[in-house]
Amino acid sequence: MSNYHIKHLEEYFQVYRKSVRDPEAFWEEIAEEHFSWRKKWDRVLRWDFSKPEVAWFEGARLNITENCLDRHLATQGEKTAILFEPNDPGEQAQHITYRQLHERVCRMANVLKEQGISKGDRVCIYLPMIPELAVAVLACARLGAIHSVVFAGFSSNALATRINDCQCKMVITSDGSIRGSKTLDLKAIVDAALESCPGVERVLLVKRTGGEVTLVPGRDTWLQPLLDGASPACEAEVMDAEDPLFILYTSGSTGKPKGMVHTCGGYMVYTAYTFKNIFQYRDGDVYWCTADIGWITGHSYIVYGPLANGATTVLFEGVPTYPDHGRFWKVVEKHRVTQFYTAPTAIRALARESLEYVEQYDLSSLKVLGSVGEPINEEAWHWYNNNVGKGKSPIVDTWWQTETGGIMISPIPFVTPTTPTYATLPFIGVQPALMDDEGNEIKGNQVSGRLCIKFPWPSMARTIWGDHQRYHDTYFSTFKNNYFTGDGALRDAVGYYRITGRVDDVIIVSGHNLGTAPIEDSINEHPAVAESAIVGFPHEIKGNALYGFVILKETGEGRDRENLRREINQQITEQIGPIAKLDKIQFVPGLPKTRSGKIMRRILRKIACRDTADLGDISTLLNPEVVQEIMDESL
Ligand code: 6R9
Repeated sequence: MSNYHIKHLEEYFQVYRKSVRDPEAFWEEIAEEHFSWRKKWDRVLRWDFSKPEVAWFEGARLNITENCLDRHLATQGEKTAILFEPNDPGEQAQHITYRQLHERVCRMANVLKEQGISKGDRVCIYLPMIPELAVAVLACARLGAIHSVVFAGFSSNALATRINDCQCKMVITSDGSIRGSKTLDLKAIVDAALESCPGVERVLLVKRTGGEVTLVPGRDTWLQPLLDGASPACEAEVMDAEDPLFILYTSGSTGKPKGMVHTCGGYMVYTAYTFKNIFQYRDGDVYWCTADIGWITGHSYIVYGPLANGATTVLFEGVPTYPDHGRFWKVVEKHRVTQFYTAPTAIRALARESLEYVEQYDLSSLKVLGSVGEPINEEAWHWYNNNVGKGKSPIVDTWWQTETGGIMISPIPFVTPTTPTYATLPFIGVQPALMDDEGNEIKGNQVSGRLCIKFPWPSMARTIWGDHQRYHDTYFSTFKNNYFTGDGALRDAVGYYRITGRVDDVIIVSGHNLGTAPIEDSINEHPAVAESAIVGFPHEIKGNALYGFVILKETGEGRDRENLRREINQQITEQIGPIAKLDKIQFVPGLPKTRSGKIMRRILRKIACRDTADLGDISTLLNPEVVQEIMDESL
C-alpha cells in the first residue's frame, strides 16, 4: 500500500482525505507498518486543545534509536548513514556506516551512563557540526536522557540561560569549532557560561581544533579516551511514546526563550513519514540538508527523519562561502547529492555572486531542492530553480516551526505542481485554518488571515519546559481550540498557501527566529540607554535585518554616536549572539506609544521600511509629534 510513499496528485488527495476523515486510523496504520515498537499503544490519540493536552500512541513503548539504527543493521549495516564533509575541502570526507554509527552511539551512551546520566536527565550539547554532535544526540536518546542542543553560535549568556532553564547536569562540547576561515573557542564560551550554572556536574570535551584548553579538575574530561574504553554495545532504554525526547529552545516574543518539548513516538512517526514523502527519498539517494543540528531543521531532517528511513544523510561542517562561493555545488558534485535542502538566505547570498561558481560543477545528480526557514522570494526561487535545479528539480518550499517538529505545509515533489513563493498544500494529516481578527475561521479560497492548525499532528511540541501555562497562553489562547502559529498566510484560488510572515514580535533574520523583547532587554542594559524598540526591515540577503530605535538617557546624550552603536551591538553579541546584531541604530527623542503605553511598532516598521506614505491613524497616540521627528532623522 502506498500510503507511506505518495506518488501522484490523485493519491495525495485520496490519502489526505483519509488522514483527515479518520486521523487515528490513518496514523495507526503508518505507525504499525513502518516502525519497530517494543509494545503497541493502548490508544492512538487523546487531545484537548483547551488545556492543552495532546498524547499520541499512549501506552506504546519504543526507543527511537532502535528505529534509526538497530533495525537497519540486518539489511544495510554497511550502508553510509552519515556522510561527513569537513569544513576544509582538503580534509577527507568520512563515510560512517549504520554499523559504525550504531557502535559509536552505543559507546557514547555507555560513557554518559558511567558519568552519571540516566533516563530523564537533561544533557546540553554545544558542539559544531561534526559527527560527534549526531552521535551525542542519539546517545542521549538511547538512554532516555533528554538532549538540549544549543546552536554553537550562541553566546555564553544565551547558553547559560538555556542550561539553567532545564537544569542540565552535563555539557558536551569541544575545544572549538572551525567554520570557513574562523575558529571559535567553544570551551572558553562554555567556561564563561558555567560560572553561572551551578547544576552542571560534568563537561565532556571533543577534540576538534587542537586549540589550547584548560580543564577544570573534577568537572572536565576529554571524551575520546572514555569512548575508547567503553563497550560497543548498549541496551536501549525502553521509553513510553510520550516520554520527552528532547528540548529545543526557540525565541519568544517576550522574555526568555521557550524550551519546546518533543516526545518520542509521535515525533519519530511524523518526521520519518514527512522525510520520505517530501524529499521523495529512494534507496541509494544521498540527501543533504545544510542546516545546523542546533536548529529544529537539523534535528528532524539531518538526524531523526533520514536515519529512521535508513537514508544517507550528509553532515556539513562548513559554510556556503568557504573556500569560495561554489562550495555547496562542489559538495553536491563530489557526493552525487540527490536531495538538497537549504535556506533562502543562503540562496540569496550565492545568487549575488558570479554564475561560474555554479556552472563549473556537475549538478546532474540533483532530483529535489528544498527551502526552509523563511519565505523564499520570487527572485531567489527562480535563481535556485534555473541555476541549481536546471528547471528539472522541483523546489519544495517547506513551511513549519520548531514547535511543529516536522514539515506542515509543502509540495510533494513530482506530485504537487509548484508555484514560486507558495508552500502550497498541507501535508497529509495537517488541518490548517485561517482566522480573522475576531477569531472566526475564514472559509473558502482567495482569503488571508492568521494561520492556525485545527487538529493535532503527531510531532507537535507537547509543552514548554517548566511552563505549561506559557505554552497555553502563547499558542492556544488567541484562537479557541486552535494552535496559533504566529504567522500570517493567504490561501489562493486553488487552495495553495502562501506564508506572508510573522504577525507577532518575532523577526526572522537569515532564517533565524529572533524575538524583539530579549534584544531590547539587552540594549536597555547599556548604561546610556533609556529605552529601545526594534523592528525588521527588508534586507537583500538576510531577508530581514534589524533596525533599532534607541532613546538615550541624559548621560548618554553627549557621547559619540558611532561608539555607542558599536557598544550596543557588542552588548547584543555578548548576551545573545552575533546573529542578533542591529544593522541600523537610530537615536530618537521618544517612541510612538498608545495611551496604554504600548510601543506602536507598526509605525516604526513603516519608517524602517521607508514606507511612510500612509502611516494610518496616529492621532490616538500619546505623543503623535514624535513620529515626524523620527521620520526626519531616519537612516
Ligand atoms: C523550520 C523552522 C519558524 C518560523 C515560521 C515562519 C518561518 C519557516 C518557512 C517560513 C515562510 C517557509 N518559516 N519556514 N516562512 N516559508 N517555508 O524554520 O523553524 O526556526 O522555529 O522558525 O520560520 O515564520 O513561523 P523555526
